[in-house]
Amino acid sequence: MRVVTIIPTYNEIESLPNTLSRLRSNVPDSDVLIVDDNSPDGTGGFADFAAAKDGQVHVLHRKRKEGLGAAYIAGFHWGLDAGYDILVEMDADGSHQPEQMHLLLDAVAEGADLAMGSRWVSGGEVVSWPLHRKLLSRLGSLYSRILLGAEIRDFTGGYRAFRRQTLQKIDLDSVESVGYCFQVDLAWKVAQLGLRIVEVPIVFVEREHGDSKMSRKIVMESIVRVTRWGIRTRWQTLKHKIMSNREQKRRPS
Ligand SMILES: Nc1nc2c(ncn2[C@@H]2O[C@H](COP(=O)(O)OP(=O)(O)OP(=O)(O)O)[C@@H](O)[C@H]2O)c(=O)[nH]1
Ligand SMILES: [Mg+2]
Repeated sequence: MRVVTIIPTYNEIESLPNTLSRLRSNVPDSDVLIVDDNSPDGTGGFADFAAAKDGQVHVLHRKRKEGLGAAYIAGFHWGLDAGYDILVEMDADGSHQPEQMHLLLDAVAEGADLAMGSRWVSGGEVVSWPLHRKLLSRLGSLYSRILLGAEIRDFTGGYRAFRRQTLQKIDLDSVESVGYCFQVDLAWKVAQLGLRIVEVPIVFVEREHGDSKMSRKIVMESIVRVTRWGIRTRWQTLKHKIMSNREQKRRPS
């Protein structure tokens, strides 16, 4: 199985070197793709330097900051075109520990179509997050679970391993979400296809360096999109029921 770990970066010069070296020593078989959105702090330059030294590290430079979602979509296309069997999502900021990646890869080897690192299943944990961040994450997942009707405990988590066939079944270019709503969007698309999703407990560590890209705009995007998807799905189910009731009544008994 050929594995590639995709790391989107924007201004991660303080975190990326350590994350990359931990990744390369803990999961030496995985190739790495860094997708940088022209970070002003020189992250892209560091990525090029790392790639020149290590043939398993690759870099995709994008012209401007277009959000996590667009960076991952570009990375997925690159990984699928290059023929990888498993495509892993991982943050550059140290929140996702490379030492735990084997949990995701094992779950895929045991049959998962999508393995998700989860903070909110038994054994999962968050280190150094203030209460409001924990609440936001838990409530966001609860809201998504109720509205979308998929049994996923950590909808917004971004430490995941996809089987290539899973991504091939999704129309990647139809994914419009920009911020961390992208993670909800993708997980829900996989759930709608009836594929096997397995959540494995992870210990998520708050970033030590650099700034979070989380913003009010990103939170609002999630609320608006999840609400819209939930209402649309319920309306479609209701419409379907009404139509089939009418159909039954019309049939001669
Ligand atoms: N290429 C690219 N990467 C991005 C962009 N926005 C965020 N990232 C990267 O995506 C990963 C997750 O971003 P974070 O800022 O940690 O956002 P978050 O994990 O949702 O928020 P925190 O939990 O507060 O850190 C990091 O590796 C970022 O550098 C973007 O617009 N383009
Ligand atoms: Mg982060």
